[in-house]
Amino acid sequence: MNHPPAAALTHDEEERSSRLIDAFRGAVGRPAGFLVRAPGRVNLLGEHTDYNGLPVLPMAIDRSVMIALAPRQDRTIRLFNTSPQFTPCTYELSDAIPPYADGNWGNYSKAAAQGLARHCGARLQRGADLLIDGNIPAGAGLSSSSALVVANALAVLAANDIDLPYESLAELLPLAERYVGTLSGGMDQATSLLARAGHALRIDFFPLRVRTVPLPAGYSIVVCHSLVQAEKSGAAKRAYNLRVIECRLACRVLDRLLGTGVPRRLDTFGDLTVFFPHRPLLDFLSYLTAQLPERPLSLSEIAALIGTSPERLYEECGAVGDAFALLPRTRHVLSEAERVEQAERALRDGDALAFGQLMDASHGSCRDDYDISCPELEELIRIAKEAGAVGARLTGAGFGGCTVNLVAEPEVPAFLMRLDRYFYRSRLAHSERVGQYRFLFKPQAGAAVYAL
Ligand code: NG1
Repeated sequence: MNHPPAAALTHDEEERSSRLIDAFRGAVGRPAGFLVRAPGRVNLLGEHTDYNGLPVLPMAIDRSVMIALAPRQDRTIRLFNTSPQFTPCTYELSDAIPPYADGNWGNYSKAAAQGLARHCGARLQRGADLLIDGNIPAGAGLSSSSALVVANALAVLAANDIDLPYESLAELLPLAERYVGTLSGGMDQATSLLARAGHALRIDFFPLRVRTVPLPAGYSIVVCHSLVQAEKSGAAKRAYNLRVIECRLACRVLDRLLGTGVPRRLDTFGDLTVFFPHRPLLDFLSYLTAQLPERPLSLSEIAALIGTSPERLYEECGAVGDAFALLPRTRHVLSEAERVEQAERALRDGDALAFGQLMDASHGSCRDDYDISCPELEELIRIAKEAGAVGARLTGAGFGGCTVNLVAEPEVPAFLMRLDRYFYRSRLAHSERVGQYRFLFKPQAGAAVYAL
């Protein structure tokens, strides 16, 4: 076994899982053989750095996807969900599974199954009946989609009695999740699989490396939902993918500017840390600043800078947009990676105030240079700062979703009261529980499989 022993379920999870196991028998007509739990995550710092090969600082939250399952003798996967909004679906395991329509929840299961079928080959023989229960809000930047992919992958592996190291899964599943059309990085799957209770993680990519980072004593992490859903099946997916392409294009321009100074083509900004391990990343911004305007560029302008044709570039990056803000995007990514380095040091030194300042700076950069904030997130951040948050920033992909706040423990009750009064009260119906939308949590352990 290359993964930690399954962490004990909390009291709430015990109750949730026994309801799920009972419901499985009702829905499927036979007992479940396994239970899987895969948590969502909140990212403390390092936004939109993962697909650039640069580090992140996330931790697992106490909301998760749970699956009760029983193996089948054929290669059919049957999906049921405790929420009636997600209608049941059925498909066959194979290494080329045709997708459902864009936005169908079953595609996240298919993404995991196809990825595993390609990786495991003939060893993957058995399908399964799965009853899925999730309590991570969707489109909230808390990684509900990757938790669903991770949980489905562990369910299919359990049904087939295959034990893959979690580290391998954490490298395989981000590529598998591209099945749904998002060009995402690997932070979410790695956190869901490899998180440690009571800690944040520093994760580096290509190759994946993970180490635990302590959290400052005497402070709480509070997550607040802006009530704007950034569903990754619509406009948020296009906006996310555009950022990925802008970064790739900026690397192409930088590669050209560095000329023979790089040993091989610069594919991601992270390659800079491999080629020039002793140079601060922000040094490289000056190359682009000297050559590029602040304004977005057209594909033809970028092609001219790289020395290729617009048609060729269009083929390479797809029809994701017609204006590419290379300089501001680079400034965010390179400065954010530096902030992760400083933040890890601040956390190891127990310096919560320094860490909070880095969170604030990260938010400014996400808003101004990466353009992923929205009015509701800005209002939440303003209220949080007025209410005494030491640091406050948007978390996850952005375009809505949640903020993450560092708050001194004695100030948490007053902080929550102010948020309720100035943000949530006018927006939520009386019947809605505000605790669903803003919550504190203890960092959780990563995913686990339990034989029943
Ligand atoms: P969320 O917020 O969970 O959609 C997305 C990406 C991450 C990362 C962050 C931004 C997916 C599945 N995940 O997370 O890989 O790039 O945005 O830091 O798209």
